[in-house]
Amino acid sequence: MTDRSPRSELAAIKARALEAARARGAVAVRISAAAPDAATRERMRASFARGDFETWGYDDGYARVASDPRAILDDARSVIAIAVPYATPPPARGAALRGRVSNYAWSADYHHRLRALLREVAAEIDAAAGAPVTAIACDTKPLAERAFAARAGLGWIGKHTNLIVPGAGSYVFLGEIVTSLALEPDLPLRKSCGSCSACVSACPTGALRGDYTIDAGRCIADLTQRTDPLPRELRPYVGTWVWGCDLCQDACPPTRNAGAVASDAFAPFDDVVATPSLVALLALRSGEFKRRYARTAMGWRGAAVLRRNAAIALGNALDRSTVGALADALGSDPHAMVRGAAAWALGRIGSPRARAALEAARNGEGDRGVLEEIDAALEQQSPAARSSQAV
Ligand code: B12
Repeated sequence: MTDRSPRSELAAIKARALEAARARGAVAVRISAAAPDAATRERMRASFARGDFETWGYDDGYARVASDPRAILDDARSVIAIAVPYATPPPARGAALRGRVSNYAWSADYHHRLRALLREVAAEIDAAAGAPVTAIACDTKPLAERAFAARAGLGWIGKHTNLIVPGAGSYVFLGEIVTSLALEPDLPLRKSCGSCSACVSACPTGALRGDYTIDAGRCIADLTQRTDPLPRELRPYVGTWVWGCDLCQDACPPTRNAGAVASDAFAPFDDVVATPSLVALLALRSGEFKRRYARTAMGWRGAAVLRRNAAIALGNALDRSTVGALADALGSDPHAMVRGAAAWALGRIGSPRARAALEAARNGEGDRGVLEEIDAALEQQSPAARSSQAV
């Protein structure tokens, strides 16, 4: 089959693709032309020039490639955009001092599920076309997935910058099949968030500007994935999130009211992953990491990042019973980034025992960055001390 195949054959393939995707759990499937998207390229370029994605190293070159599906498939003519819902009820949080994990990450890694779905649907299209005419993308390929989904009318981009599917909300993963077939494109929706800015108010770091752009370096989801020490001024706002963040989507009315229910594939992997004990996470070592986390979407940055996030969360939980665990991490964690975060957390707690642990670690510490963290922690007045002075 070629691009000049009869319209009826292409229409039959489109119908088959839509049906195959829906049968495999997609709540919405729509098609956009694969022509380069100049408006998206310009939006991305402006955003990168403003420094919104500094930590990602995105540049003009990325904007050009991500707005042109021919980077995925040379002779791309259409993009089939697919949305799969993942909202599942939050697991019971159990005792205090549990970390928060974003809904998207508490199940088995969504990339596998989505790519399996995309591969199966693509195989059906190839079979109907009688030749390989597809390539798939989900998350990791250079494609502005939300832009092409919006162009296909799969939903609209909200002020939290996520794609909102009517009736299903924004708790949907996106995946695309790029094909050389010229399938009939669907139209974009004429929708926006109007005057609603609930997500903007819900974001504690001010990452969302309210004009449908984000300063990704301030997004808690981004901060929890960073492999370098988090900016000190943003640490208090991370709260007890240890991976990702759902605050903007939880505040979003069309997402809150959505009826879409995820399949069991997105149920919490287990309670330890979904609501981890912060003290246990702080001591996470590679065996336990491989067994539990490597199979989730929170596994790709490794165990040290999760330990660092646990330390930051403990610095925000401000519970004196955790000083011993933080002191152990400060004294013996092999990663300077984790030791530094533990020092910050001890400084926040600020109890005499916490200060003693900081003093003791100062003598044995050889890393300059950690020493700076210890000094800053010793200098800072703990939030607890500050509030007792206020009364
Ligand atoms: C880098 C990245 C991140 C970064 C940056 C987030 C961001 N907003 O770009 C971080 C780590 C912060 C992140 C977080 C999350 N991510 Co993420 N991420 C990506 C990734 C890999 C690239 C995104 C990118 O290129 N950003 C650069 C910006 C400039 O481009 P863009 O946002 O894609 O698109 C913009 C333009 O297209 C433009 N635009 C185009 N047309 C139009 C039309 C109109 C009218 C308007 C106003 C704008 C507009 O506006 C868009 C929004 O700014 C994509 C996968 C992919 N390849 O697309 C997943 C992806 C966007 N992430 C996803 C998810 C699930 C998340 C989280 C919800 C996970 C979590 N809970 O922690 C959060 C959401 C945080 C948020 N509010 O954005 C999903 C989004 C699904 C959805 N429903 O939209 C994606 C698509 C992965 C997937 N395949 O499902 N992510």
